[in-house]
Amino acid sequence: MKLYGYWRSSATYRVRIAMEVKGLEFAYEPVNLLKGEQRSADFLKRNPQGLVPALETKEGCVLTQSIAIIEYLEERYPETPLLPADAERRAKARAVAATIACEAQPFMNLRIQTYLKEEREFDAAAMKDWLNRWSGGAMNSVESLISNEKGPFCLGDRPTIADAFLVPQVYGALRFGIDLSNATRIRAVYDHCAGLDAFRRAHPESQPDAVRP
Ligand SMILES: N[C@@H](CCC(=O)N[C@@H](CS)C(=O)NCC(=O)O)C(=O)O
Repeated sequence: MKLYGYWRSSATYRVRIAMEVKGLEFAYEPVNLLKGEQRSADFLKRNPQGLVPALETKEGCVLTQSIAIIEYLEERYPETPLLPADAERRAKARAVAATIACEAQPFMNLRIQTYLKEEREFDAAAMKDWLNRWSGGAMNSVESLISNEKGPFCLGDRPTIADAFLVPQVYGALRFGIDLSNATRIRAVYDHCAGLDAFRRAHPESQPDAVRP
């Protein structure tokens, strides 16, 4: 399999976590978002939406959208499941993932940020306020969803898709200065995952296209 992505893309990071936790082998093909490579004719043939991640399967089919990719991996490679066995727990894991993918991450997206800066003249303070209000608000919802859960991961003793979505979102939130000081359970899960090999291998700074200061 070949994963097209960008080191700091949180949606790509989710897929890397899922693949690493499942122990799947894959090649990583960087797409430089800052250089606009996601809009190159070559990449648009793979994903006409011009977004990463995209996953080329062993059969040569190109899949897009991190949720769809991770659900595909779960169906195709069910060993080391990322969804709980119980239907209600599965719904909860999906609720955490959906809150992050639909209600927290989109506000942080490069094209949205570029629009706000260049066409709406947002300065750094306005951007921080916007991100805290919308992305930070969605993270408060995630904190409520998991605050009564036990165990080192979002939903117990094993990683699920909830963790695959949560860890990249926290990484991005910290980078953008979103206040997570009240999100104590989110921070505890994030810190736990940071120490695990699969999550370390998936980390943005472990990628070949990472830019170090
Ligand atoms: N809903 C999509 C989001 C994908 C997405 O927003 N990708 C970002 C990087 S995290 C991207 O490619 N941005 C490029 C741009 O904004 O031009 C998913 O879950 O895969």
